[in-house]
Amino acid sequence: MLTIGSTLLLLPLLAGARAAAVLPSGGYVSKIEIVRNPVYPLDVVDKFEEATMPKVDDYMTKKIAAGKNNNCTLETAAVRREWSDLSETQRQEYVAAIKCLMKLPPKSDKTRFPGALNRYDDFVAYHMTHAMQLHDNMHLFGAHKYYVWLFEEALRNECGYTGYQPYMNYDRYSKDPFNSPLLNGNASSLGGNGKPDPAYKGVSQPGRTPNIIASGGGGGCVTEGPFSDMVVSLGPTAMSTGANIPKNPRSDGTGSNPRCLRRDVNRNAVMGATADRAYSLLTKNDDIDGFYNQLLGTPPPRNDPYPWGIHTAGHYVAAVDPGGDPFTSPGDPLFYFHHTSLDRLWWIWTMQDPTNRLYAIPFVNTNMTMPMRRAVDPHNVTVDMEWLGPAIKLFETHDQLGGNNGAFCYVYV
Ligand SMILES: *[C@@H]1O[C@H](CO)[C@@H](O)[C@H](O)[C@H]1NC(C)=O
Ligand SMILES: *[C@@H]1O[C@H](CO)[C@@H](O)[C@H](O)[C@H]1NC(C)=O
Ligand SMILES: *[C@@H]1O[C@H](CO)[C@@H](O)[C@H](O)[C@H]1NC(C)=O
Ligand SMILES: *[C@@H]1O[C@H](CO)[C@@H](O)[C@H](O)[C@H]1NC(C)=O
Ligand SMILES: [Cu+2]
Repeated sequence: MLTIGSTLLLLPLLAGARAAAVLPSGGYVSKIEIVRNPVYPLDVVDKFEEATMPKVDDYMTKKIAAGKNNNCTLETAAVRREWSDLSETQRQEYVAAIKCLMKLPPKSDKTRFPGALNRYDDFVAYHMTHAMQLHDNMHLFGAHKYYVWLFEEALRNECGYTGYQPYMNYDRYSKDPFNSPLLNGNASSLGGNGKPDPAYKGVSQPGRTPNIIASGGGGGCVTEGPFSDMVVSLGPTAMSTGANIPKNPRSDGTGSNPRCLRRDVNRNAVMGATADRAYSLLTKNDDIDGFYNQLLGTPPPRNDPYPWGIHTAGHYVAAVDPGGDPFTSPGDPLFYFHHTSLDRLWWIWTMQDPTNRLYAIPFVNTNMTMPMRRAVDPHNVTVDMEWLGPAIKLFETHDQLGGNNGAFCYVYV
């Protein structure tokens, strides 16, 4: 017999169980398989995303009628899901695929990157040498979309991963990141916190009040979970945030510098990316400049204990070394969860008004936190991924439902 208590106990066991497409309010029937972890009720952004799906459907119907969908349809689109919405088995399959990439030989130039020890490091090597370009106004959204997609392709094609890149819904982990399915350090998490390091103070935030994302108490080597044995090699660079990190033999950080993965699971950071903040980002900005600036936290929000902006907040959910270094940040697998999450927010925002928003490029940065290339015509910009993948036009990176000649075909749930 099921009592209320035992039903509640069963809920976590159902986490990630396959569920039939639910009929959301409004009567729209989803063409996507919706799987939800019942531990987490839908937040305001999840509901906004659900309410956006009829618009996405309408956008696709028009594109199909115009013959411009490159064979991509909602029925055939891949679905990227939130980490906790995956089953335990799927989470472990993802972790195993990352570990597989870390065992495959690198393809990048060994002379240029003696510190790139494996295929996983190839992606770090690209980001560290293209960081200024990847984060300018032209590339922050589209080039990162392409970069994460290439990473997902490597997991699938080179390591036999059968799923897609998960994202993290920061809000789910904002109250208690330490005990979350993402960071609790068990076998189906992305590993745990770093050991306490009193020399690690946090991440300085000049111009903001408070002006530091104060340490959450970690900062040292990760000792629990799948990445406790990870060998970090590239970096650090001069931008590193960690304490006591051995110096790289090369001044640009590209040399081999084997060391542990360092983390600081940080509630002060993740609180800057709660659902109410993401909802405000999505609904209070009609143009891309506003969206870009609010995402970056410029100008700095006032009277806010966590005034980082979602981009910065998400980067420092647990990042120390290499995750806290803007150049080598993809060296912590959490990077991909964060940028996938930003990609999801950007997509939800563009789909409110695809005609005006999908190819919009920001041109005003309130406080120059990111480099700008104002004079360049975005139509002429090419994103060259060098050893990671073919060069494509910037605008080919924008549309996840048919862009890149149909190679991009995915949605978020
Ligand atoms: C779409 O699919 C058809 C049939 O499989 C194929 O011939 C065509 O090349 C595809 N088009 C694109 C843009 O992928
Ligand atoms: C890992 O932690 C999650 C979240 O607390 C829990 O649901 C799951 O059963 C744990 N899995 C393992 C393999 O310990
Ligand atoms: C930009 O940042 C500086 C400090 O870094 C601050 O003094 C200034 O007020 C900021 N400007 C705006 C418009 O927010
Ligand atoms: C973009 O490329 C076209 C064709 O190559 C050229 O005519 C145009 O001047 C370029 N625009 C800019 C701003 O570079
Ligand atoms: Cu980046």
